[in-house]
Amino acid sequence: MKNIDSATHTRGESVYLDDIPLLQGTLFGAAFGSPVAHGTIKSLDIEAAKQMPRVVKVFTYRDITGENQIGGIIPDEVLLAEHEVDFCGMPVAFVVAETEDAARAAIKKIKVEIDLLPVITDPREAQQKGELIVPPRTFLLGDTDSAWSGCCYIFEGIAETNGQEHLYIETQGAYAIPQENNGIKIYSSTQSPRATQQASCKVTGLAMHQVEVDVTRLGGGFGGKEDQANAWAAMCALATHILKRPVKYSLNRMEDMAMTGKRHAYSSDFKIGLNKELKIIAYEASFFQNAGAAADLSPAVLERTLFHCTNSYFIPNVKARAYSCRTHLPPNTAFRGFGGPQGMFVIESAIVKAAENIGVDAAVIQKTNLIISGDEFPYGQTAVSEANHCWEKAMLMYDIDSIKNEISFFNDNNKLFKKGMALMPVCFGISFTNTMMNQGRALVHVFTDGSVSVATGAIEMGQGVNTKILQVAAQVFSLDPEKVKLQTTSTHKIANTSPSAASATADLNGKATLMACNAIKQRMLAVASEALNADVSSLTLKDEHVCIDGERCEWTWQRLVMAAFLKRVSLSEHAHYATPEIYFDKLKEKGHPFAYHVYGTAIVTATIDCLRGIYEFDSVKLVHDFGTSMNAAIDIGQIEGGIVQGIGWMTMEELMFDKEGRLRSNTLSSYKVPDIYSVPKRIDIEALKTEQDNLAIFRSKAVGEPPLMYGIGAYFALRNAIKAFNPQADIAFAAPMTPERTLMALYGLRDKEVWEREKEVSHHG
Ligand code: LUZ
Ligand code: MOS
Repeated sequence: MKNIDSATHTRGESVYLDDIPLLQGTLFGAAFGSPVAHGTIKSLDIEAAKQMPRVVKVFTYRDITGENQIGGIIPDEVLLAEHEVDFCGMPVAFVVAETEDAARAAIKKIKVEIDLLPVITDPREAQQKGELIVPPRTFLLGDTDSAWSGCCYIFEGIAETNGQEHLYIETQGAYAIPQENNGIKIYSSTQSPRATQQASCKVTGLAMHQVEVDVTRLGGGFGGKEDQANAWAAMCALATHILKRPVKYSLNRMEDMAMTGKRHAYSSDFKIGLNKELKIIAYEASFFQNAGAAADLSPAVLERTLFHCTNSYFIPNVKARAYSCRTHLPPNTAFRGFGGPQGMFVIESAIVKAAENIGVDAAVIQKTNLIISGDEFPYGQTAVSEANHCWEKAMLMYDIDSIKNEISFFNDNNKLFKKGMALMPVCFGISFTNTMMNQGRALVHVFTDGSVSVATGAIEMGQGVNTKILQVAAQVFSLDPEKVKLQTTSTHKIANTSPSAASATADLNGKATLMACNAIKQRMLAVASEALNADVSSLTLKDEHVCIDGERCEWTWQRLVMAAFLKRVSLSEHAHYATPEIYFDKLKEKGHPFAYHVYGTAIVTATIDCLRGIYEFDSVKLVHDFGTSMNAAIDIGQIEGGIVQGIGWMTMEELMFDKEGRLRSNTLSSYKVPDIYSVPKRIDIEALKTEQDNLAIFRSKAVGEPPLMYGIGAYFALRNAIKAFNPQADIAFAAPMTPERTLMALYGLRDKEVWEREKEVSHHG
């Protein structure tokens, strides 16, 4: 089954927000963002902007008809600044004009006087000053305090990962259109139509039944539009509500990069203890999350860091503490992996630190500690593990010894080029960690011509979810896929949706679709059973025909549909799916939060040019736990994309905020993302096929986020290549390992800042 969007994508016909034909009278908005990161607003002068040609209105917080509040988890985020600004780019005013150019020209005429306040950009500094978004969380297993005495080796250190720009190809945006009786229809590039609807309602004061959010597809989301699509929609909705005219705001790239939050940077402390046999006996970690200026989704991201702090390993004694630290950066948000990758980088760093000091291969420690079925995760869930299967299959499939031999042969014979390899096992829990969010709905109509319409809460953002859902309906009805159409995602078709996120979209909405199709099918077969005088249990659908005991009869799908319709049997169904079995007790920090886990192991190899510090990734070879994939092409695409995005985060994408909280890497010329030259020369993907029952749709395990974490292996592969050149190199556990950092490490230099910090920590013991 091909991706149903491939033809229109290729021809450039697929419809994104900016492709929606404009209604006559449409106005264009643009937001004026704070020029500084922290301060109190002394005066805001919008007069000159108002006088600019074609400007219709300049909105400030005073114009808000409802509440000036868009916070999702915690109501701590205003739509438009009132008396204080908390990050550079924070929206202060919204200009609406007859053209986009006029709106942006007017923005330049806005004058704001701000009394500067101290700016915090460092999460540890924020934590020390008590600037926390929520109280810290601690996950405990066993008792680390008493476990240290049983350890033969103990190591401590610091690990840091930078943030990451989502860089969805389609920037944020919304288009609001007035409807009769004060209603508003909003087209939005959002992963969460419900959240966008709710924020727009809060700001305008309208009820949710008055505001429809409708989404055809997104040109990428990656988490960046789980929560942060809401502001632009709410601005457009507010302007539409007041002006009664259509209002559109499609951010340009620099606005998007400057105003929106990103993946959270983390700075973390770790302490790891192993016994003589290299079993990890105890692990402690403290995570300092750079949340930015408002909560956004940070508390949920923080939680997933804790859930994944031991990655694929079983460790009997764990104490993990996480702080969500308020800084004066744009509020950071969901990003593929959602805090999980940040947690995994720290345990992998701890293992590597131990391995380097003991003098063994990190892989030996990794392998020795892989979680097995029946082991308990620090949050209480019992593992059904594929970690060893993936690992062993990868070692066998890709002949790890020959890879190692090739690398040492190469390194022995090259002075200025060195190769390095790292293994990266991954274990990722599938479900929203917030149990409540694990629900999905579908509305299926069978039309009298035999065609089928499916609407769900799923957002198509390039991940192929619509294709998978279409496959579900086509399979239940045994129809040619051409007969099934996925409709746009609208809050008036499917209400109260969860965001398309957490890798769970195909599962939640696919299961609801399965339920709805099955209900219609059962009703239709009951009609056939009566007319054909055959027991309903003997009836099935196959290739658009009714079969009796497996034998095709003369009833076609078309005839079945008409028979049901003539009998006044409903050909429509709305179904609701809620993941069973999951729960989590936040007081005890224990439960069974995930429907299942996805496992995998990747072998990442890199070659460094030791004169220049530049590098290439020779290959990523992996075994991935698909369950039973329902669409191999789509799933492989997700894995390839995830790997490259993960490698980008770990090696080249370098977010730079200066001490004043200003984003310096605010363009694509100053923020380097992977391109076709930087992807691995080879990506080999081997499926671990498991027949075991699980809660995935058609047992096809979620594939959106887990592969990003294979990219973590890229940092460690580079590290090993550097060590091959300079065994004494003292390399910080700090990503991204950019060419600059690589070059410094090759010649024994390191980032001063990380260096100073580590000294300080070891000093404190
Ligand atoms: N979003 C969310 C997510 O709201 N909750 C989650 O647990 C999650 N996990 C991964 C990605 N997005
Ligand atoms: Mo996400 S990080 O699954 O929106």
